[in-house]
Amino acid sequence: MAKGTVAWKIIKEHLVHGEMEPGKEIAIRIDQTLTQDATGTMAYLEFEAMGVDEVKTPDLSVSYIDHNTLQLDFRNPDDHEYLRTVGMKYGIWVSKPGNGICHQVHLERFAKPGKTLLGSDSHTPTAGGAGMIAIGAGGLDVAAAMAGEPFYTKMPKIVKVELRGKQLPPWVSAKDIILEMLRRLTVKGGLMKIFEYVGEGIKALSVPERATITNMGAELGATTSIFPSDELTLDFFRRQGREQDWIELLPDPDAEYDEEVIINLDELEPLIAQPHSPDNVVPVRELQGKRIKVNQVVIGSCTNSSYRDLKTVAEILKGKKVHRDVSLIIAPGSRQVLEQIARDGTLADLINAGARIIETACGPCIGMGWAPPSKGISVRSFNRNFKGRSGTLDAGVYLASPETCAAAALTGYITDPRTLGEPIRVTLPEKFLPYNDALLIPPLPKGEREKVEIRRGPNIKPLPEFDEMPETIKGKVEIKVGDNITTDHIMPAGAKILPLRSNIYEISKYVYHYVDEGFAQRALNNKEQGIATVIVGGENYGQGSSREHAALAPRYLGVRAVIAKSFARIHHQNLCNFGILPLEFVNPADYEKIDQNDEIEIPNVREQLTACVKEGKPIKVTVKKPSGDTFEIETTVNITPRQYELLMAGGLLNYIKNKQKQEKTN
Ligand code: MIC
Ligand code: SF4
Repeated sequence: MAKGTVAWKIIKEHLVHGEMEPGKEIAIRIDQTLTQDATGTMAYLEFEAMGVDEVKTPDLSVSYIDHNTLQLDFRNPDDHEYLRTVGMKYGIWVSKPGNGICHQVHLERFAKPGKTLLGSDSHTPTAGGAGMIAIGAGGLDVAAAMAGEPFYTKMPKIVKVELRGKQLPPWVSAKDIILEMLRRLTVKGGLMKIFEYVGEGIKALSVPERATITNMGAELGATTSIFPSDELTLDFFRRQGREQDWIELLPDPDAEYDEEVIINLDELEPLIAQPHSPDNVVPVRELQGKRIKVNQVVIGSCTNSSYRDLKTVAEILKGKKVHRDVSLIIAPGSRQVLEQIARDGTLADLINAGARIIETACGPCIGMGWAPPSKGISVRSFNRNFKGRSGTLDAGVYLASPETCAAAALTGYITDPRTLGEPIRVTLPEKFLPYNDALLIPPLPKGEREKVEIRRGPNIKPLPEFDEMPETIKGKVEIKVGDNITTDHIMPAGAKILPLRSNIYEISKYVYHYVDEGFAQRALNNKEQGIATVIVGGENYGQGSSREHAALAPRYLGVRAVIAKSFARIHHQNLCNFGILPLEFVNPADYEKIDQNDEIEIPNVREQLTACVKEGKPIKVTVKKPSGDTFEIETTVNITPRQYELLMAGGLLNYIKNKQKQEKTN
């Protein structure tokens, strides 16, 4: 057991239920929550459905508007209005569009060492760079935390990541550390783990650099990542004018860890993730000889959009020009960063070199504009490069440090930044600008909240209602997919589909749209005939984003079970939250035996599920081939007692409502 570690101490202090043994269910008190607009509209509709009169988080809750900021018609701005007014009604901070990307702003403005944060975005662990336990979850879990419920999860293993060495080599930066982690451990290497970074090497990293690492720990599938809160953390809080929010939080000298990873900083070199997965990592050096021509370079996103990142890029570009064939796009992470670079001349250097400066928002990272050209190559300082996510299906997206991005922008090819000459080392400004609250609405005083009228545009539709787990599931396999399927495959984002996030009826038409365009319609046809739809998946099913729409929309289409080899953490919870059975093959080789169009029957599913959870019995599934051949396979569930209750009730909202009814009758 990982006693004495930073993560252990924070969890222990917030524990309200369970034993802190890896794999066992725990519940922790949540001090802060964050939502963003793409997941937030659903989260607040769910929060409203819970019937509480104000937000109950002891520290604070923030609603950010940063994802869907392109206003092509009424839908996104209507969502912004809903979020602004619902936030003002319930005592929530509202970060208006243009104020910045949730994780960057949260780090600057609200993160506090030793506290817990739950966010409806998978990159919530960014705040771990400032010594918080910050976890990404589905909107419904965040809504429940806002209503005062603890957060339930399985106790992860705590892994020590020891950074050895005093300094990073020239032209190597924090992004290369996390790319090295991804190269070694892959996109499923962090499942049910917390990575705690320690060792001499952490002293080489400022808080924004640490946050690059904890941010992209999400790509490892980790529950979260964390750095101790030390004098460098204090230094960041001082520069932010928030030293009162700092506390020291270090691991005990005899802290025990469940596992260990060692990274020697001296041995690192600039790395790059090739299309289409963040773990497809190679040294930039290896690609240099291949003369890969670059069409677009984008710098920004919650991973690398801090002052340090943009200043570094500006220093590299200063007095030079972006290559003729490249479009360089820069999205500063927050208003504070934008104003700071505007005032000290950094912005002028970027503009002079030919950068296109865009809004401080997620933008191109989620395909909300700035798509690359057909078959284009885009080098980005982002964290995800899944196929099609950029908005161009046949584009190839590479992920790299701001330094490597700048090198590509100058030369027009994927280029090792070490070939650029003298390395750049920037220092943080002595004092960051006092936070500009022009786009941040603090919680309204109680008396004023009543006067707020919540605005709901016509695209904001109420949540569909779902029934409980039936006695028998009779269904049909409508899609079979491979390993590491992302929630971007299941429920794509992008400028066309994102505005439908508040309308489950409409967005569900796009489930698996770019994998199998006919899937949604076939599922709806099944639903009309009273047949459930079943999905078959491989390992790490549902990795990537926290979007609960990847469970909610399939559930609306009539999906009642996913049978996979294994699941990613957040999606697994989202499936339980919406009453979809996450079944795992007892014998993974059975995956080969099931195909699209097979008929599936899970008889006595309530009874079987109970016996599986209580006695470890397998759940028997009958498979009938179109030829008429019929056989049985064994499956199981890897769920906690609470997830069992959610599944039986048909989802978390039903579960909460049932609980409320029971409390009333008692
Ligand atoms: C992402 O990076 O994929 C997103 C968009 O931020 C998602 C949330 C969403 O789909 O709204 C995430 O990371 O959770
Ligand atoms: Fe926004 Fe991209 Fe970060 Fe997701 S990964 S929060 S879309 S910047």
